[in-house]
Amino acid sequence: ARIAPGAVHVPDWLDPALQHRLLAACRAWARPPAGLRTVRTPGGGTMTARQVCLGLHWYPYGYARTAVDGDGAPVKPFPAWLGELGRRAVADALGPEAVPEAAYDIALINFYDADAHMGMHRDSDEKSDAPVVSLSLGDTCVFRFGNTETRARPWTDVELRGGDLFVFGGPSRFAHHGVPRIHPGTAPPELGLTGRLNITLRVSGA
Ligand code: MD5
Ligand code: FE
Repeated sequence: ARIAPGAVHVPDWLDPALQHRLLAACRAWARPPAGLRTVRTPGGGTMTARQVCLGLHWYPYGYARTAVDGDGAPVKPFPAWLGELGRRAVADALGPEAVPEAAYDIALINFYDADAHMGMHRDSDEKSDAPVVSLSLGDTCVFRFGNTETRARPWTDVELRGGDLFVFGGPSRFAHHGVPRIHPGTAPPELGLTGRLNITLRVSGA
């Protein structure tokens, strides 16, 4: 379904085998070194969703090809198969003409437990307007898709379920968005995931 120009939600895009493959990969990426971490916010707080980066690290804000906080280890590489998945996602959601020339080279993976959320923000650290690919696993969430100008209304709330694809391109690439709520216990039981995982694929433009 098209939520706004360039913003397309494709429910149930990931088949069960691919969901299992992505979850197994996320579990490996989450392990130290450079594994799952708590992100500090400028106000001195911490984000409730915990995060892993591949390709470039987002520390403390904006991308730097350096080390992660905590253990200081270099960020894990971004695998080619994940980039191929991103190109296929964009072609399916927006059409082949929307697939970027540049390769996908960053993944940002967020893990949400039952109480986690993400406040309204824009993703403006990439130096590229290539579409962002979002893949969801596990619990259903409320995803809030806002507008480019302000963090306030108007916005549209969409339920994202495990297996869903969302692509944010064109005029929706720099819209404000957030995850106000997780619906605990809604993950498909056969996957074996408690909570929600979201994998975003991005072109750094670096
Ligand atoms: C999530 N993650 O569900 C979301 C999915 C993040 C983040 O927001 O920054 O890690 S990505 C949603 C997204 C990306 C780019 C543009 C827009 C939404 N948008 O225009 O709404 O954990
Ligand atoms: Fe974001």
